[in-house]
Amino acid sequence: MSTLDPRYPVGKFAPKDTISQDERTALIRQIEEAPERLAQAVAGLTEIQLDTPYRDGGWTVRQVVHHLADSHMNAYIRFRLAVTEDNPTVKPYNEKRWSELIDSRTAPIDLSISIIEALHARWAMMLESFTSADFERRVQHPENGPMDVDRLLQLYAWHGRHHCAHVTELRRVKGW
Ligand code: NI
Repeated sequence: MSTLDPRYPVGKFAPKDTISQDERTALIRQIEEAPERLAQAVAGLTEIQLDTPYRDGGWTVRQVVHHLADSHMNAYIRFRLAVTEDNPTVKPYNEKRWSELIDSRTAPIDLSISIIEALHARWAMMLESFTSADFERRVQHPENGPMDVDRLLQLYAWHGRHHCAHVTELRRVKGW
């Protein structure tokens, strides 16, 4: 695994086919702790720093924060669909275009920090209630095929760490 690729500061997503109950618990904890980690990662940044791309040609820190809210709202809905419908088809969205919308580019990050705090609190509460059978339920992704809840859990725990590390790596490189 390259640690030099600024796109993947925590490595690419590398899911396991099966995970233990202890691993589930640890991943749920990552979902629960993600808002606090993100708040710490962006703490004290100036407006100019927030509008700095995390890498050449990449999203700004502001866009990264708003993307996390957008992505995890979609994710939360996918988990809810997975346990309330049989084999539901989930809706992809164009994350690149979402990140070009005006609020993604310019809104105060506190708006999305607030969304993420509230969303993750409900998300973790839901996840903690899931049975082993719930974690085996599946959704159909039109582009990626079938995904079980264990896979989604691994994906979004990674996804939070992935984007948070974009911010912390930028701060490390810039000495902020
Ligand atoms: Ni993302």
